Amino acid sequence: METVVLKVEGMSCGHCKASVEKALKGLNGVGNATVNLEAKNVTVEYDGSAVNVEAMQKAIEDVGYEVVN
Ligand SMILES: [Cu+2]
Repeated sequence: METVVLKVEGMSCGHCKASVEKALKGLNGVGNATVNLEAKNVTVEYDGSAVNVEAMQKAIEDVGYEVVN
């Protein structure tokens, strides 16, 4: 498993946290996703042979949030 931390704009409450985590966990190859609302980021544990950061960004954007680098 590899770990990446993505900065995400627009998350403000528990609902935002849940939708971002759900979107990421729905990707094949993602083992875990944990949003930190205060830090405005999400820590993702993933299998690099099954999923990449680009797919994670797209999943986050598809549910209405923006990934900033
Ligand atoms: Cu919210």
